[in-house]
Amino acid sequence: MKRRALITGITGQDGSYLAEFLLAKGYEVHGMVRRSSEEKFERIAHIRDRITLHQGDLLDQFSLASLLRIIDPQEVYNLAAQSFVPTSWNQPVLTGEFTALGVTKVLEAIRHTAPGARFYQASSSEMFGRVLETPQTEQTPFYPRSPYGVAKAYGHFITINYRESFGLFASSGILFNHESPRRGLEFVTRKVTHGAARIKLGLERGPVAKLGLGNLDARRDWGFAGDYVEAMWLMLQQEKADDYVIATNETHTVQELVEIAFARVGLDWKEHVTIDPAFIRPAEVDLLIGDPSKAKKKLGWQPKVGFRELVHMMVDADLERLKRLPEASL
Ligand code: NDP
Ligand code: GDR
Repeated sequence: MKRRALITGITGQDGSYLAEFLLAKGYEVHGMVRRSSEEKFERIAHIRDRITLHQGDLLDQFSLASLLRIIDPQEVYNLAAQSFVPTSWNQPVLTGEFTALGVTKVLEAIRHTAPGARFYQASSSEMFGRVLETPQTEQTPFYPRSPYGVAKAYGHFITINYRESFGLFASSGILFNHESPRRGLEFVTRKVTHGAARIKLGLERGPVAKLGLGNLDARRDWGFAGDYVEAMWLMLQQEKADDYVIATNETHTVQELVEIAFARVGLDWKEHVTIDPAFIRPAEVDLLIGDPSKAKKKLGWQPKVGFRELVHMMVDADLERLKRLPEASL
């Protein structure tokens, strides 16, 4: 019998890589998708005929319970969330509902409908927020700096609470930033790699094409999404549920990212990048660097793709994609 997995957020960056990974492991893969006026399943288009999609929503308790009854999965990966930090200041209540309470809704559905299913929660390094300790480990205290970070801290602790209160196999991965050519265009890595590629190809208007960014001094621990989904799966294969930091243990500034991306296309970033106050956040997370020693020791996990290689991969993919697009859509 094939093992069955349910992924919430399957249309997102991580959901698409995880679905591919589980298919390669021989799983029957089910994904929950929201109804929208237009289906936007680009990230999973290439595996669309090998997965089963079901309509549902994190906020709709009954849809979650009914999905679990129909699918009866051995593993549930909760990746769905309002995941963009700046939006969380504009829509703090919605962010709290999706990103925090949504976790409880999935856990409740599991508790009542499929208590034997193993649960993965997509926790985040945004929970660390203000720098209290570096590198950050599973023991570092949280001091979230955005409504998103606060919501993720709730999701993290409710996962631990359901493990301790009801004996659910519920694990939480504290994942540091991870990127890929499938990253949303609003996140800084993709914004930069896509922007550099557009400028290189002459697709930006004006005498000197510009890319407006916010804080260039922020430091992040950036890894490759394809590596990180393996860690999610490994967490659910352990004897006991637990929490793990998943990171590269390297940190880089946004400016370093910009330098590498523009150099890849043979441009001087200083001629193109401007600071736009619209992208400065009300409260910033200045420095993230994770210590993944526990994951290395217990899961046997370590990242394969380094920072420079990741930025090059994303720039190259954006160049290729833009060259293939019909002129009207540029
Ligand atoms: P994306 O923003 O790419 O994907 C988010 C997914 O959530 C989409 O599939 C989206 O569906 C879905 N979704 C949002 N709201 C709902 C809802 N109410 N009901 C059902 N589905 C919903 O995020 P990533 O793939 O980058 O991240 C996956 C998870 O990991 C998120 O929870 C994120 O917060 C967390 N995380 C991400 C990190 C990263 O660096 N990428 C690091 C740490 C944690 P739709 O397509 O319909 O919008
Ligand atoms: P982050 O990712 O907030 O860390 O959350 P993002 O790429 O949005 O920002 C990273 C850093 O870059 C700075 N920055 C800019 N960011 C954006 N988006 N746009 C800009 O123009 C810009 N200029 C500078 C930001 O200030 C910030 O310091 C991501 C998400 O995937 C979360 O869901 C996840 O939980 C965390 O990573 C870990």
